[in-house]
Amino acid sequence: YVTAIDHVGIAVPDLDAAIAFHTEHFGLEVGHQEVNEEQGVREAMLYAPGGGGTAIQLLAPLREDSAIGKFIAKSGPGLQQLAYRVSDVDAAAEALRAKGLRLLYDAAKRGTSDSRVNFVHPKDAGGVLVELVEPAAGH
Ligand code: MC0
Repeated sequence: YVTAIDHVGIAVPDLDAAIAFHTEHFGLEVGHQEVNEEQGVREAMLYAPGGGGTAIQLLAPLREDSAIGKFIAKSGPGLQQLAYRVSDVDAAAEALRAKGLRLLYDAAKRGTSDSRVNFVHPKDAGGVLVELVEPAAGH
């Protein structure tokens, strides 16, 4: 099901400071920003010049009681997730459940740019929070 490495997610305490850091020091360009209230994040997708390729997703918490807020409180800022692009998030989730992995959601939820996402619990994926991303049509 995996068709690409969609993005790598980094938990950051301050989104604007993190955007400045990655654009100024590494020449990355901001391709998209949005707030996801359900997930409690303000996020930005950054790409190497020319766009396309794997994105760097900067994730700042909207509130302490959020996945990112708890991650930073417990572990500090840093790599928080690895996102695989899949052709069909429901089929991929079902196949992984059949192999005994825990998926975090019964049904896919909304992710960046209206994608449909699910996650494998990090304890079932070698300590890595693995996200499955099915991009919206046209993305
Ligand atoms: C927690 N753990 C992790 C981890 N988060 N390990 C690796 N990577 C991570 N990101 C570990 C903890 O250290 C702990 O291990 C164990 O997993 C349970 O953690 P916890 O602190 O007890 O549990 P929570 O409350 O932090 O929940 C962890 C969980 C949560 C993965 C379930 O973060 C979650 O639901 N994440 C999925 C949603 C998400 O990440 N949303 C924000 C980005 P020990 O050994 O101490 O027991 S929004 C997004 O990415 C999508 C929607 C998008 O924008 O497209």
